[in-house]
Amino acid sequence: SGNKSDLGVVINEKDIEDFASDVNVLYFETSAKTGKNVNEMFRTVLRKSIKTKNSSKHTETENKPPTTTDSNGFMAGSIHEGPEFGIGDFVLLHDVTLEAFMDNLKLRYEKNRLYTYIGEVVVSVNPYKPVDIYNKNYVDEYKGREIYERPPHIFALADSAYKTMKRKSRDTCIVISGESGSGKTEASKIIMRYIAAVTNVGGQKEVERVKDVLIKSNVILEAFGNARTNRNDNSSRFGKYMDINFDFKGDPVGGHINNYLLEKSRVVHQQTGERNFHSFYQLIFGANDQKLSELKLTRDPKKYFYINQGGEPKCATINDREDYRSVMNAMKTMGFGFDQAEALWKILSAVLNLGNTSYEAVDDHDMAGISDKKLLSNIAHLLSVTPDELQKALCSRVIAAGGQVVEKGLTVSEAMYARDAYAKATYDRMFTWIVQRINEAIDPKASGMRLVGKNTVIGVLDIYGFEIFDNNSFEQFCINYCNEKLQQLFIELVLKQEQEEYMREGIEWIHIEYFNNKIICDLVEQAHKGVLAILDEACLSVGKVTDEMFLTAMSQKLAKHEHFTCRALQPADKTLEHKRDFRIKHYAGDVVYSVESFIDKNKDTLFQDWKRLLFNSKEQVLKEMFPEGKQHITETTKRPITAGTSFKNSIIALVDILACKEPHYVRCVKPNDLKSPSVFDQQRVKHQVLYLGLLENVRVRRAGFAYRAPYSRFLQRYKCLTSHTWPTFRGNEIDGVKTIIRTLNYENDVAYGKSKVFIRSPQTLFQLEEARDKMLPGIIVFLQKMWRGGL
Ligand code: AOV
Ligand code: MG
Repeated sequence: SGNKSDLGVVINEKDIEDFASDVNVLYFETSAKTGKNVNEMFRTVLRKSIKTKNSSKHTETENKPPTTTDSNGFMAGSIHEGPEFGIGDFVLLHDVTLEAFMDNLKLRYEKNRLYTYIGEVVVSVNPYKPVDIYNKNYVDEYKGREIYERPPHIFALADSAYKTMKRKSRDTCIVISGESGSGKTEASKIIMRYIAAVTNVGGQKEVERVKDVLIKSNVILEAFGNARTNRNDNSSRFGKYMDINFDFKGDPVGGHINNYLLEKSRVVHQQTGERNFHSFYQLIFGANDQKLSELKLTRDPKKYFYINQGGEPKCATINDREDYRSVMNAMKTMGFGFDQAEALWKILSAVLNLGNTSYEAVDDHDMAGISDKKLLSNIAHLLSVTPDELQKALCSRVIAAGGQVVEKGLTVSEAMYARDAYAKATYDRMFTWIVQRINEAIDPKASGMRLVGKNTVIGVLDIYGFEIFDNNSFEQFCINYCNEKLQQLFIELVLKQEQEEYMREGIEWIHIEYFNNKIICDLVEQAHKGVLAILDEACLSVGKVTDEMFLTAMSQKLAKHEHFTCRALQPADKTLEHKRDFRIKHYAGDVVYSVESFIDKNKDTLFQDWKRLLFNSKEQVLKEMFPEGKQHITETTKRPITAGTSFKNSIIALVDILACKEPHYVRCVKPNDLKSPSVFDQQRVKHQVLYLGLLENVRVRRAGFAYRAPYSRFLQRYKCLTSHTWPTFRGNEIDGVKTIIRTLNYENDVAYGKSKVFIRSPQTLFQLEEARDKMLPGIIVFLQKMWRGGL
């Protein structure tokens, strides 16, 4: 439906709508300041718009966003795509019931509409298949738009975060939550790519480098920090919060990554069906023959105890060979030296070989020794230490007692235990070392760009999702606690804030009941009587304290807590193993944890011997990984903070970081447990909708009013609906909005807040949108008149 303008430029309705929107935005942003003649500005913008429209060429083969008008007259250009695609914002549902919510979510999922809003929150359902909605055409559609102007998309949220940051000079953050496998990591990458695509229009070389580095950092982090679990083939086994720094023009100039507790127990043990971290398989399948033999490896993963416990070394959805090359490539981009990359692969090989060492009693006291001297010397070679030193570190401990230094042999079982602890610590420190190198590469101060004016950030949080396995241990406990904290933040920021907005705007509101999970956060983190405090107490007390004693302590101190139970408290509950299990009723479901090795994992002791060994290695990377190794044996070290408490502190700090930024939320939903692209498992989805509090979110958001908009935005969008307000309205924004509402007879459906107008029923909004769509041809005529008016 193209219209030929007088100048011979084909203008179609969509273009006109774009122009009109640009004009309006510009009008409101600048006319107040400049006092310029509005008509003149119209012309300038129209001329600019046509130029850019004509110069940006799209490839025709790429999928384009829907642009057709459906039978009901709803333009695809707004959140309304027509009834066959369901409703784009749950707030506009006719009835807010679980059934209506589920029906709408399912309908949209089946039509490949992955995203739906609840106000400004994006609900996303994992499609488990590639959907072509992230190409350049889509980027162009969403770039610089207001969130309601286009069908729901994660790009709109990314753009909104970006715009807020730029316009208000405010730090923003995007918090992505949802259970394991729901699509958080993919969402975070989509957001990063969007931000990369819409910035640096000037094409500065250094900014391009920064963007490249930011995006490629993911490749390395996923290689070393992700693994196949029974929930997700590419499961994040660490938490990641990444700040992207922007200069005053809104171009990325660097970033910073905070990483949270890597699940290092995976290095030495995997459940059936799971794998170790991807990096091991990338090395084994990706390195060439010569490299493998240099690294003392064979291509047979079944030979290595540390990677053969899960059963299946290959994963159908992952190409380890190709990923190895991508990682090498990314390391190069990141500025890792050749020697550094080599060192990392050597360390990986050392860990794999370490897993194959076995110990035997060399004397009557069961003191451990290693008989496979070849293996020992291979590992020593990979770690750049001597076989003697290595043997000593693996089979004995040096202790300082009363000023005396004594060497004490380890028993076979102690040596086996130490070996695993060394492997875990080495991998864990290597991961941290990698994050530090990446941070150096993306440090805005190092980017060589002068930071002029205010520097703002967008933070993106992608953490391990809530998970329940057949066996749940300390790691799951930490991961699930972290998810509780994020849910708590969501409640604080979204649910509370919504209700506070009504108060602030002076609008009457209905109080909505929602489950506040603070009680579960307290159960875990409270001083003295929380699970972590009880665990620390067990770890710090003198004498041998067992996991079972820790369980008993919990059963005494937490006996009355409604979210905690164990067999001692509920003798009839056969799902809980006596003296081993406890259950926490999490916001997202009940999880049974086994206390086995909680104390060990929380203490997380690493003998000095290993630190000293590797600090004295000829390999610089290892030296940097173990700086405390330079300490002399007689120097006393403070008892290190426990793993649980250190994790708790880091998560509390994270929440503080997020809370002081303007938050944006993506709530990810997993459609089924089969990783299938076509199954919408009602029960599973319903469960998530409930525990994520999505329904409460809708209710609170609506609390009587389906829609609200700042006066300026409302006027800008609907001014064309009355002759009093179109093309220009000379009074203030509130009067403009009131004029529209009065003229269209919606007064009974509207409340006027201090800065926003609130609309009660979704129907009114639909009618406004419909009327606006009908006006578009008129706008074309108007704009063409302007055009003739002498551009
Ligand atoms: P997660 O980050 O939420 O889990 P992922 O982002 O790793 O989940 O998603 C799991 C898998 O789902 C991906 O590997 C893709 O195959 C698929 N997927 C997710 N989002 C999309 C999308 N938008 N389009 C196509 N496929 C998608 V965990 O890290 O386990 O909590 O700890
Ligand atoms: Mg993930």
